[in-house]
Amino acid sequence: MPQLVSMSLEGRNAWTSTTDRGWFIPDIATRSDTVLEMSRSFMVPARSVLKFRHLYNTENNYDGGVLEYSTDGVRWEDAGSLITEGGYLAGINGKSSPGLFGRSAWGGDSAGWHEVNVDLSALVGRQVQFRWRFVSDNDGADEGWWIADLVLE
Ligand SMILES: [Ca+2]
Ligand SMILES: [Ca+2]
Repeated sequence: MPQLVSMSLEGRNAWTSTTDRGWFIPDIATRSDTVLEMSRSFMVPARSVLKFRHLYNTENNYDGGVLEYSTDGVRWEDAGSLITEGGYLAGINGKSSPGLFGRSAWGGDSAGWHEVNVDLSALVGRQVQFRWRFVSDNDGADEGWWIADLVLE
């Protein structure tokens, strides 16, 4: 699996790697749009499922995250339709939330760790990159989003 790199699309926030709980981004009280992105693409093998666990506690409706993928490194699509377990339960509806306004997302309080399964059968044989994208608006902070145990099975 490719390495993950934090990149800012807007504002000043960042994903950091922790030793015990994986990757973390805080839910800050200013506008931000930040991705944790695979540094290169990988070829999707047959019958593969991308799995990870996550925990989030964000300002519901305003701050939250999605999973996106790209087959050309330029155009990014929402991976929500590929998720077979642990899909989006909330939305980003704050007009000042950058980037993801009007989209379904993970947001609010996940109440602990949950597994997410992403069925890659529609992408077999393609070169694909994934990124975890988190946005916050300009008011109301919360804990943030933790991502751990990323594997391809
Ligand atoms: Ca919350
Ligand atoms: Ca907020």
